[in-house]
Formats: sequence, structure tokens, C-alpha cells
Amino acid sequence: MKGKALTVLLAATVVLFVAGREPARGRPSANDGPAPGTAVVKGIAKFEGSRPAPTHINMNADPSCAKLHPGGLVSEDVLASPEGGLQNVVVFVSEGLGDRTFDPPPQPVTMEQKGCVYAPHIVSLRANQELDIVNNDATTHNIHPAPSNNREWNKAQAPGTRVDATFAREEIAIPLKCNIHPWMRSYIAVFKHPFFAVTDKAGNFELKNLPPGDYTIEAWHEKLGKSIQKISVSAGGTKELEFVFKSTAGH
Ligand SMILES: [Cu+2]
Repeated sequence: MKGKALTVLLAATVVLFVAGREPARGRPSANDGPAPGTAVVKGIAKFEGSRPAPTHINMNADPSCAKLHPGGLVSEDVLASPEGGLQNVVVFVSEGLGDRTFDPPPQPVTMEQKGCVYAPHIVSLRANQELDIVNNDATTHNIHPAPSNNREWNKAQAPGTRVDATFAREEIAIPLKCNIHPWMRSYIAVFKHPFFAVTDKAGNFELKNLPPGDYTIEAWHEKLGKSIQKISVSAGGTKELEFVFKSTAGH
């Protein structure tokens, strides 16, 4: 009897332990504290028009990088699925939260330099949330964010080392470059609230746990500009949105 109770207790402990670890994984989200609301805004970003020709990256300036990509590499500026879903669009609440404040989650976001490319291409995180920048290459990189609303800095990063950074203020988005490898370009989107997402390969996004209210939702793409929509959401409601980005080729 006692043995069985102990087994049940142990099993419950294991379940609690696993469940307790869950929020530490994955991307920052509104799940980091008590959910501020129950509404959901989700949808898709689409690309319309003629596809820009893929830009081939020339890594010959650093043979240690070039040899990691024997088949060559194309730029991640505009990534659209065969169905037209647009990847790497930052979708977020740009207005409507009033003077609500949100503490940044304690867990860091990681950005990797691997194969002399940034991964992910678009980093999104909260103001004052830690960003762990990792160099998994055998070559030295240089990290140089060029913000307009945060402090600019510039640091060399030796192979196998980490650099920790935070950005104090909201900014969508901070261009990031490596001064050693001119093709290394990326963006860091910094938010003062948890209602943001970066579209996946199919162009999909989801903003969860929104309080009921009227909001401006903005979708931003590094090359194709931005698009906004005004919406209202009720408690527990789901709003579906589509953002269409047109090709800027020929302009
Ligand atoms: Cu580099």
C-alpha cells in the first residue's frame, strides 16, 4: 500500500518536473507569466508578384566560410513558399496596449553564427531580455548592431565563444552585420510586450493571449516594407488576418 502510494507520488513528481520545464524551451511568448488575455490573432503573410532572382552569396573573402557551402548559398532577403507564403515577416501589436507593462522573460534567446550565416535570420525578443550570441564557426566574427533607438556597439567574437547582449528599448528592427564578412546581415526585433511573431516557412503567424481591445497589427519585412491592419478582438475570440506584400522588382 505504502509502496504504491510512493510510486504514484514519484510519477506525479516526474510529470510536474517535465511540465515545469516546458516553458523554458522554444521562443519567447506571452506564456512567460500569467496570460494577460485569451484572444488570438493569427493568419498568413503572402508574397505577390514576380519573385526576385535569388542573390548568390560570394564567400570567397573567407575561404573557411566558403568551404562550408560547397553548393553555394543564396541570400535570405525574400523567402516565399511555392504557395506564396512569405517567411521572416515580423507581425506584432504596434498600438492598442495603452500603458500596460510586461516584464521580460528570464530565459535568453539564442542567435547562432554557423557556416558564416546568422540563424535565425530574424531574431525577435523583448526589451531587456538576454540575447546569447554564439559563434559556432572556426573563424572570428564581428557583431555590429546598428540601432536607431538603442546603443550601438561593435564586438569581435572568437571561435567557440559567446557574447551576451540586451537592448533596452523597443525597435523594429535593428540591422545586424558582421564587419568581417560583408554578406552576414540580419535583423533583431525588440519588443516591450509579448505580442509578436515571425512568420514561418509557410508564412503563418499567431499572436496569443491578447487582452480584449482594439489594436493596430503591423507586419514588417526587411525588403518589402510594412503593412498595417486595425482590428478588434473580444475575450476568447480569434481573428484571422492576411497581409499581402507585393514585389518591389522594377521599382
Ligand atoms: Cu562574420
